[in-house]
Amino acid sequence: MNNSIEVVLKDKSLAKELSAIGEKVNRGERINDEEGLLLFEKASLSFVGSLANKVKEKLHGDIVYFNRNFHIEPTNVCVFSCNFCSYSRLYAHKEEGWELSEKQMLDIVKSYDGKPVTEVHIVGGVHPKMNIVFFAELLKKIKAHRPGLHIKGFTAVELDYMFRKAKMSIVEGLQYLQNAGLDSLPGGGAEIFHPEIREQICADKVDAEGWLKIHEASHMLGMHSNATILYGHIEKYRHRIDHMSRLRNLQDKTKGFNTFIPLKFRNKDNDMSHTRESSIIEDMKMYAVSRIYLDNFPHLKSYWPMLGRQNAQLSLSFGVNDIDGTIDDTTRIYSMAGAEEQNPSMTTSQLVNLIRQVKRKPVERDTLYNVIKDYSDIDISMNKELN
Ligand code: V47
Ligand code: SF4
Repeated sequence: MNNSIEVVLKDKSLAKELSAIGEKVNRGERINDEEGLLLFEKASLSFVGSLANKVKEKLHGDIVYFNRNFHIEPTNVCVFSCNFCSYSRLYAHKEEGWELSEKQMLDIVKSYDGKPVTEVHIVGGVHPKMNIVFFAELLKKIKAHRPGLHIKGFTAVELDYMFRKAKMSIVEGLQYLQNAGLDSLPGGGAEIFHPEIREQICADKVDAEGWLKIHEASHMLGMHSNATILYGHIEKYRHRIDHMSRLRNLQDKTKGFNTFIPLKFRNKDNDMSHTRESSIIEDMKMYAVSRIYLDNFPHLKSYWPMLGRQNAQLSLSFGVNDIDGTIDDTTRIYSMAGAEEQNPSMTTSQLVNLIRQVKRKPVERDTLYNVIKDYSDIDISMNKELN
């Protein structure tokens, strides 16, 4: 067959396959792994973008959620050595790191007295001396001081280490922390589940099965959690699909995940600095395909401190319906890896404006997506609470 005819026929059959996927998604049907892969490999950005936007509009209309939160990072000392991490310092070099005492962490919580934050996100390195009893005491004291503050804390990596050290089962450990005040789990530590990649980027921490077991157990105990993917480094599209497939299967079983958060790999000052970062087109594709593929995840978040404000705005046309929160310059994980935002902090009115500029409706939520306030029709210049 003549080459140009072959190309035309190939193009036609691809167009047919893509339009069949589009129809399936528009009917509200689930796509399979091969279809997900085809979207990553062959579909144009405009195709996946408009499909993902339709899915998002069906679920949430024009609403974009944000919350008022702050982070506590207890330490950056870590027993693990993930190659992509710019943040951790080995215990042997802990003079370059930080370790906060219980009092210092409570002082951070107290510095928000009188401010309308609803969530504290606690995440950090895995310090060999900060054990489950230390963290349970911290949780109890935070709750005693501010009972209404939702505590979203500890990645499955931190939890796995804490439970093993304390010789507790996953359920015992989670119940112990839940009784002390832990409300939900953040999505970190997932990276890429597939062993072909996990062994190259974070060989020594909890594996996929361990990560998923901890999240499953938390859901069984009535907690909600998030899930992340660290993309745009050495993984292939099939590893991204494998990752999302494992999450989709667990979500079918438990319905405990709230939000999927794609995290773009940043390459400053880490052992993968030679690896190029993904383009903005690739970033938007990641959001769009995940919105289409993860049909049982209610929310898709772009994390603005890492992506930057304008790209976070752009992501709202590619399936994203949440841009996290005010954060208040309380995290170092991304700035140390070279993220756009070196001092991530936005006031509520800045977040509201950011969402309005792209003609979406800003709605403040709590961690579990209960609506706190709809800002669509509020004149923010007149509102004094919006700092
Ligand atoms: O698991 C570390 C990532 C994660 C780099 O649940 C990096 O609401 C990019 O999970 N380039 C921790 N990413 C942060 C996290 C998170 C963040 C925001 C919201 C939520 C949530 C969870 O940070 C790690 C890892 O995947 N990370 N180093 C890097 N160089
Ligand atoms: Fe430690 Fe987390 Fe950094 Fe890995 S990503 S080295 S577990 S702080």
